[in-house]
Formats: sequence, C-alpha cells, structure tokens
Amino acid sequence: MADSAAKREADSAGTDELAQRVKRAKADNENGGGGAGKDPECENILSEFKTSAVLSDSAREKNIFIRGKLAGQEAVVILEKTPIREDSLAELFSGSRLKLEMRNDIYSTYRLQAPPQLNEIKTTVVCPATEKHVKKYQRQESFLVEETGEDYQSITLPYIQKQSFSVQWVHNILEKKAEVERIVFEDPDPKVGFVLLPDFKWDQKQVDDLYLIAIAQQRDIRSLRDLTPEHLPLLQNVFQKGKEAVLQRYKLPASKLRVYLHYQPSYYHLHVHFTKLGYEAPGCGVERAHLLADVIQNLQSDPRYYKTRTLYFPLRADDGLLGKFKEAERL
Ligand code: M7G
Repeated sequence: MADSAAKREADSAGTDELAQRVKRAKADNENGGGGAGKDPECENILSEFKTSAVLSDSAREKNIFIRGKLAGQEAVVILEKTPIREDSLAELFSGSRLKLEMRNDIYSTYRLQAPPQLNEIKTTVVCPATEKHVKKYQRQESFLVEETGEDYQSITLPYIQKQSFSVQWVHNILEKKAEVERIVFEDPDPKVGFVLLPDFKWDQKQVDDLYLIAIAQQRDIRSLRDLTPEHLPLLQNVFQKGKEAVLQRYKLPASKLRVYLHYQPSYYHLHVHFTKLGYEAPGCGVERAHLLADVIQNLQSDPRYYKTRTLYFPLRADDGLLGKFKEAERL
C-alpha cells in the first residue's frame, strides 16, 4: 500500500516535471522559437527518450509506436508522417533540394529534401504509460468475441469496473482544464450537452482525415451497453448539433461524415467519433464501429436493444477481457 502510494507520488512528480517542460517548450515555440539565447532544441522533451521496444510500425501508414523511458518513467511515443497538403505544393517545389536517384528514358526518381516546416512528424506522447497503453499499441493478433447481454453483466462489466483506462483526460476537457482552445462546439446542458473537439489523432492540417470526438457532459454512461431510450435526446442532440458544427467550421456536409461509437471503446465515458467518409480511420471497421444513426433507430424500435442483443467485437490476444471470456468458456 505504502509502496504504491510512494510510486504514485513519484509518478505524479515526474508527470509535473514533464508537464512543466512541455509548457516551457510550447511557450518557446509560440514565441517564435525561444527568444534571446535560448535554443528550442534544448526544450525538446524527447531528446532524452530512451527506446526500449518498437511496439508496431507500418510502412503503409508511415507510423511507428515506440515504448521507452522518459524522465525515468515508462512512456509510449507515436510518430506519424503527415499527408502532403495541396496548399504547400508551391513552397515544396520551390524551397526543396532535389537529389537525382536514377534516370531511365522518360522516368526519373529523386529524393526531395523539404524545408523543415513542411517535413514535420506528428508526435504523440503518453507518459507515464501504463501496461495497458503498451498493450493497446502493440501489434497483436485479434479474436472476434460474441457477447450476449448476460455475458456483459457477468464477464465484461466486472472486468471494466476494475481494469479500464483512466478517463481523467475526458474530465479535464469537460472541466476546461485541458484542450480548451481546441473546442469546436460546446453544449453545456448537463443532460443532453457535449463538447466537440479534434481527436488527438488528427493534426487538423487538412480535412481529408478529419477526426473529431463529441464527449457527453453526462459522466455515468460507460458505453453502448448503458444506452436506453432515456438517452435518445442526448444522442439526437450530439448527432444534430455535431453535424451542424462540422458544416459550419469545416464546410463538410453530413453526407461526407461517418458518425459512430466504438464497442468496446478504450475509454468508458460516452463519446461519439466524427470522421470524414472515405478516410479509413483506425477502428472504423464493422467489427467495432456502430453508426450513431443506427444506434438511435435501434433504441427507438427496441428500448432494451443494447441490454439484450449479442454484440461482436475484436479483442487482442493478450487483452485481459479475452482471458475472462476464455475462462468462462465463451470462446
Ligand atoms: P475509444 O473508442 O474509447 O478508443 O475512443 P480508441 O482510442 O481505441 O479508438 C477514444 C478516442 O479519443 C480515440 O479516437 C482517441 O484518439 C481519442 N483520445 C484519446 N485521448 C487520451 C485523447 C486526448 O487526450 N485528447 C483528445 N482530444 N482525444 C483523445
């Protein structure tokens, strides 16, 4: 007990130190890179990152998920090359160095060295990262689970009550302690209200991969399984006002949007994903995504739909919940 309290204290001290350093680096960036005598390189919080393992990578998606140590704590760092934007082409062509690799007949290939501002890598840091974060980002085989209403009560619910990710980041957003300046739309109503903001997977540089999340103000709805007709006004409000806000801000009509919930989610606080149709967002496949429009209709036609229906979802090989389904001989 004392040990874990000491660890929590050490963790939180480490987190505070990291937060301070991030703040300093951010302020320097916003002030144009550090001011007199300050080298922004020195504020690079990742300069001391020590890689311990590559959790997964993808040449096609041009990303890499790395586990390591940052300021003495476990961390996960995600690096991702971002799309080339049409509005940067002129600068890219005029401001780059071009090195010829080969020429053959009408064909030639080059290595183009872009100016640094057009060659950024989107970087996400989770620190301190839990073992569950490490597993989330590790490439793994998955298995499709069949969960009846009873399985949810006897297997899933007890598991998620003990094991799920902290939703502190969600509370920070609702309480305006984080990401305040990123909010796209807010309805403060405690029953039907929500906050709409960019998902941290989206760098907001182009609408082609638009990804927003709508987070319900209500805190006691864990997932699809908790939804009843009592929540229809909330779901309809998120759907309607969310679509209007996206149209207003990003000029994307509802016909260009995929609006859905995940089951299972990673974070058990009701939230809805808004992604651009045509963008293959991670987790938008039929085995995990449930269109909000369908969810609303299902609740309208059967008030107990999400209490009684069998739901299917994939779980990774080393997910503890998969172990519980195996123990119960449900897999
Ligand atoms: P999910 O369905 O619970 O799980 O969605 P998933 O991460 O497996 O998809 C949660 C969504 O919230 C994901 O799309 C995350 O990228 C996003 N998200 C997670 N965190 C910790 C944050 C955060 O701190 N800020 C923002 N803006 N989005 C986040």
